Amino acid sequence: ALASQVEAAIARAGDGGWRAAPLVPGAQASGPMIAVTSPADRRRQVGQWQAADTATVQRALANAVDAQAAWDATPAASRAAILEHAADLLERRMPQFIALCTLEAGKTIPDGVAEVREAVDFLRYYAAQARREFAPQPLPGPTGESNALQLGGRGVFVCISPWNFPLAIFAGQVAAALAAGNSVIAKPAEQTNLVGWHAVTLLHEAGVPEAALQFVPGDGATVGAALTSDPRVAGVAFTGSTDTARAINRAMAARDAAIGVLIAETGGQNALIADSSALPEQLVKDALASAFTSAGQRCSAARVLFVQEDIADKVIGMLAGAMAELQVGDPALLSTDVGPVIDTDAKCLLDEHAGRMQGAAKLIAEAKLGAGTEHGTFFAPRAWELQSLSQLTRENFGPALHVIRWKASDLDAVVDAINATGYGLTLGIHSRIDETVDRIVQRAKVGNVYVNRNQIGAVVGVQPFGGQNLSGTGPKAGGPHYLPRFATEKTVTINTTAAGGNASLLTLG
Ligand code: UN1
Repeated sequence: ALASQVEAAIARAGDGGWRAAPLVPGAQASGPMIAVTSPADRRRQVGQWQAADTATVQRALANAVDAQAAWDATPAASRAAILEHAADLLERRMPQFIALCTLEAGKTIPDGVAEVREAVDFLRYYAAQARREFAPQPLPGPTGESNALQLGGRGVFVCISPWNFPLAIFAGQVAAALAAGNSVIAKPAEQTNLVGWHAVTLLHEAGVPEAALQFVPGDGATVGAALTSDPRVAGVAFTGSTDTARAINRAMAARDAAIGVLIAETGGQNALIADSSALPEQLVKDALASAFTSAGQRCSAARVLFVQEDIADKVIGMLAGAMAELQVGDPALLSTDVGPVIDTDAKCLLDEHAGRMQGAAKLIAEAKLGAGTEHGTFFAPRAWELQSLSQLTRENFGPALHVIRWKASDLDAVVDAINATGYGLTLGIHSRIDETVDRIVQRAKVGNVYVNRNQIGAVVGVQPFGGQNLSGTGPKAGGPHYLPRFATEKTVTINTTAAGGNASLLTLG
């Protein structure tokens, strides 16, 4: 039933009528409309969006400052109820959001379902946590005094969300910032403004005041930079590339303002280590899911499979066989495993990578592009065998897997090489030997380790997600420490006696 509702929603969208424009009270719309085309078929217009101009950005900042005190003063339980209402609305509109994710971001339908579920989970998770933790917490103390810790919003938060999880990560950032009592300016990735606009509109409908959550679409170099360099901004939540996170960090540091908070989730060069005790069928299935789900466009995706030499030929043979079966094509078809990559730039980078690999590495397998892919930005999933990890100089964000053989005596060296990339997001391990698993877990500098399963699809509250070093600042999304990072702490101490002075000093004598 869901599939037919999604199909109907996709068909209804056939007129290309979706729109996104700044949602900034009091701002005058100006500027050209920019066409949104479908990654699966660039001839198909999905809708149009309009970027925020300078005056709109300034107006959004002023509105956000004005709106914050009232939103922060709204009881945490009321803010939580609004976010929970948004989660309910989102669940009810799942088909529409899946259709949007498919048309604008090229997501397959199963990916779209997971996307909406994750967004709903984030909304409910941070709402529940705010209810528990944002009521004043009494602290123990001496007689004659009452002490309490009170959490509240930091001020204006800018949320810059990525195109690869245009709804889920967007909802996670915005829900945490709002639950904590911040006003929010949302600037989604330019590729997925339609999803962003619909999500913001839904949150308004659920009861978030329009000035407490504004939508300011635009590019990073102008709109993003204007927001992150503004001294009125207390914090930025960002998911995207490590380079952009560095630029945001510099912009924030250069401000003549209070030191801001940057919560960044960035890239990875994620490995999967398999030893000779791994079950080959399970390994290949999990490697395939980890590398090619979402067309490899997850920061959690496996990029490098380290396979112990005694099972390498068998595993490579099975991998090639399985890759030949991948259905690459229209993401709106339920039979599709791998959809398009997000845009022409992404495809060019992957084509460039394939060019570099030619001669430098051995092509093990290449999936076939399906019918009707010629008008979309598709990249045929590929796997290459490398001699060493140093042949990869950057994160290749797409369906590209690399295989490296290793010898039993090299286990620590393999983990050290992975650590030496500087990234530390996900790590997969396939082994039936507890000592080997423990040894790798202990040595690896990563955020999420998955043993004998695939290494994507972290579930909110179950697998708090986020990396180390070049992969992000932490704290982990969907974990207990994320929401408090959006908050300030205020200690309130009240003298409950008629005497002057300080109860602590009196107690101490
Ligand atoms: C990302 O790709 O930016 O574990 C994050 C996962 C997702 C998060 C990926 N929940 O694959």
